[in-house]
Amino acid sequence: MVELKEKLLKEEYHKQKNIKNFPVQALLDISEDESKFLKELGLETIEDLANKWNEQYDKMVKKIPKERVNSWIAASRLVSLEETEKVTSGAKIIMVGIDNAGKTSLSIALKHRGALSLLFQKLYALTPTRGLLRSKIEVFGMDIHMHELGGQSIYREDYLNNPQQYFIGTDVIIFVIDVQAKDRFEESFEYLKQITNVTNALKLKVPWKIFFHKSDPDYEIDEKSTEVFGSIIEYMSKNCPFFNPAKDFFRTSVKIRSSILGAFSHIFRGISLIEQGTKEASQKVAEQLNADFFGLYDSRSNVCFAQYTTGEQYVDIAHNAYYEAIETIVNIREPFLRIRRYTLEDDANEIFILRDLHFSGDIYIMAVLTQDEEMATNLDQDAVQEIIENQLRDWIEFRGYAAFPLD
Ligand SMILES: Nc1nc2c(ncn2[C@@H]2O[C@H](COP(=O)(O)OP(=O)(O)OP(=O)(O)O)[C@@H](O)[C@H]2O)c(=O)[nH]1
Ligand SMILES: [Mg+2]
Repeated sequence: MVELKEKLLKEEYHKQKNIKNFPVQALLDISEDESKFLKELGLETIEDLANKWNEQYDKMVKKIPKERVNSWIAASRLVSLEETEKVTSGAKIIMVGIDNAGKTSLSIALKHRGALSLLFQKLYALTPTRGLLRSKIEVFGMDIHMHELGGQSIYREDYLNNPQQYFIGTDVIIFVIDVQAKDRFEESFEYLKQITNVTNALKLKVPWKIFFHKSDPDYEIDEKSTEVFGSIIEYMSKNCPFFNPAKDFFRTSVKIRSSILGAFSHIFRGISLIEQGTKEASQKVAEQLNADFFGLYDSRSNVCFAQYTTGEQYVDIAHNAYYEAIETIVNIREPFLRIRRYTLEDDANEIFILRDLHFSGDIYIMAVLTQDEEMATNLDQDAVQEIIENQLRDWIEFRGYAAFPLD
């Protein structure tokens, strides 16, 4: 097993001890200019970066892409932790929106593994959530606590009057809007404003995501609705510093399962802090397998934790194929292999492969899309396991990565 140090530090530092006192430049991808800049901010050593980054975060991300900054923070925290011990930590995600928006449906649809018709049966029988509903999912060793705030007006008052009780320590807030409920847009927008006001008053620097939910394939969104959605995005970008109007909204529908899996996976990868590392490792796997898409899914939550693709169009295809294939697996604990062929709009023939993977007692699921017929037919299962182990084992086994504590 390659040591974490070797993955995160420049070579000349591998053999040395006392990582915490190394200059930040010891981290693999920090240039001289960047380390000078960090020094000006008082972040001189890896320990500084690991412990004091939040004091200077705003300044850092003004000059340097957030993804880079996040990966430095993650790396510095990982190597500092390695000296002590691995700790499991968690993240908290809040889902909020008015009643009937589809919050409970979203979390059920994400985890559902049976036929679509069975999912609809479950959703049909849903009743309004009474107040706060907690659930926990574990994604590669990270506990993700989902807090769903039942949206009926009798409950909303309490969230707004006692926001500290609900919103402190949140890593992401997802606001869900039913795009089909035109007569409730105003109420929904008003509620969003009230919540952003209270979280801003609490000085929470929490990232926001907006789900334009019930964007069913057969539902046409009219011009007026589009305008309302535009003004919501504009409001968010003006009032919430951690909302990116280009990236932080999603169109979701329980009828398009890839939309929900894609949105949640994106969010989970974003708060895991090791996104960059797993992405690079996934890229190496994809290259070795000659794949257009490689994804590693958590067998309990379905969340796609590590992902690499040569083109964005493959992501939805892979996520949908994942659900279609996983539906046919009766016992997830027994070894399985599913191979399916898809012809895309551009007539390309993609072979989809789904199989189980085992790491330290846990079951994960890998999905690959490839046009390489030979690779797919001669797939050597042990070799695949080995490639993935070599590239991803450290990331998967490291159970101490933390969620992004923006406060
Ligand atoms: N057409 C369509 N209906 C959906 C979709 N998602 C959920 N629904 C329906 O919307 C209704 C409300 O869903 P819930 O998930 O209970 O809504 P909620 O936001 O949890 O509501 P509260 O718990 O009261 O806050 C259910 O009847 C679902 O079947 C979707 O993507 N498309
Ligand atoms: Mg609910």
